[in-house]
Amino acid sequence: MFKNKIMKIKKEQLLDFNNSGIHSHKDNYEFLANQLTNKGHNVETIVSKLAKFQVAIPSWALGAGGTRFGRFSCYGEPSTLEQKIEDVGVLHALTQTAGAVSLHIPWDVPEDYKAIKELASSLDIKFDAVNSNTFQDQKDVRETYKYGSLSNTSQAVREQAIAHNLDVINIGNQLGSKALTVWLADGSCFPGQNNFQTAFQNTQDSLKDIYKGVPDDWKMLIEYKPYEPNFYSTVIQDWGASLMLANECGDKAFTLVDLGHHLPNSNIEQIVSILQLKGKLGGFHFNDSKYGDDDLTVGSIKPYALFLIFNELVYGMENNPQNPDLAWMIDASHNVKDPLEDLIQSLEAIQEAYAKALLIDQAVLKAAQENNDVVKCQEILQEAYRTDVRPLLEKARLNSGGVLSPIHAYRALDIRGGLIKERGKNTVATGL
Ligand code: RM4
Ligand code: MN
Ligand code: MN
Repeated sequence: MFKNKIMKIKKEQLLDFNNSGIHSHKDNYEFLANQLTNKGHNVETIVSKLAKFQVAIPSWALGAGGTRFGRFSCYGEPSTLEQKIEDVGVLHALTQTAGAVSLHIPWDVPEDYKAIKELASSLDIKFDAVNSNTFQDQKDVRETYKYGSLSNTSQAVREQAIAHNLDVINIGNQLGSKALTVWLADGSCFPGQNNFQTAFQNTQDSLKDIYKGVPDDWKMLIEYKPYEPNFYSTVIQDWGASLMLANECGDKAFTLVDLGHHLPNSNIEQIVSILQLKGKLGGFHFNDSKYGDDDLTVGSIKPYALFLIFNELVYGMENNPQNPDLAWMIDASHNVKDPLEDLIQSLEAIQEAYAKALLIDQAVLKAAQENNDVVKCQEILQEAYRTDVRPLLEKARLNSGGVLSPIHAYRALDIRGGLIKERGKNTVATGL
């Protein structure tokens, strides 16, 4: 078992905290619930959908991120996998929305599987998709990924990268994960450096080899990204490339959409919609951005775009049973905020966008679309978007044993202070 004391938030602490805000919550909730009921909504169904919606926390987003210019510690960072799970436990206890963790291998290889599984289940946390890493060279490796991994011109490099992905599946299997996420940095920095066709073909062949090792009840999620760390070309640059590869691999392979992995002004909601139509949307990474893969707090820059994406996701969840249950994850990085506070804000923004999308009457929208009533279509979307749904989120949290206001509770309970006391100021979390 673990030697460290695990910070667990006691139910009584949360109750105390909730008591102080319960009256105004009740007033706000009743007012909103009445309004929505009068408009024909089933408020209880919405609240229970919100309560069920769980988003995985990436194990690499619990410490301070950084840029190539520097990194500033947030103090009390988790330096072991158990401490990372402890942090996810804090998030989940407060929000009741973060019931899963997604591990990046080899940043977070468990040493004692039994103990780590017991710890996670004591905090009501499941193991979501496992992520492979062939974008960095690990210690003592034979081959370098400097010029790519699954796409590399060298067979020895490709074999090493394939073997790593199979190892990751094996690790995930022991934890109860059901998906492998493959994101490749492969590409080129200069024109002429790569033969596009060779690189794509090698990637396809390598993915097919990995796919042979994907268990029947697993998914393989192929994540795309247009640039970075390569700046001229990326092998899996967009949803089209990902979809082609997923189709080549087979029924257990899907496209994964990361919100930050699009060129400016891409219509992400349309991408999401068509992938669902084709039964090939498998996973989702939430974050927000102004320019590129900024990995900022979800909903902090383009909340309306997030809502439009959720509108398509809700439509797809209702109308496209050809897709699997999606693997939801926050893929963010925190340079100036306390990571846990940042993640709480992201979780709230996700729930908010989801709740607003649930307020869209899809049948009425469809009828307006069929009549080409453009103005009405916009009114329907914006009516939902303008509704302050926060009392519904509070209700969903209360029903599941969470808190009215996670961010206030986090501060009132001085969680970061407690973590610093437990871990010290100088710990560093593995990750980027
Ligand atoms: C990538 C991508 C992957 C993540 C790495 C750390 O940009 O978003 O999902 O695993 O970053
Ligand atoms: Mn991602
Ligand atoms: Mn990214």
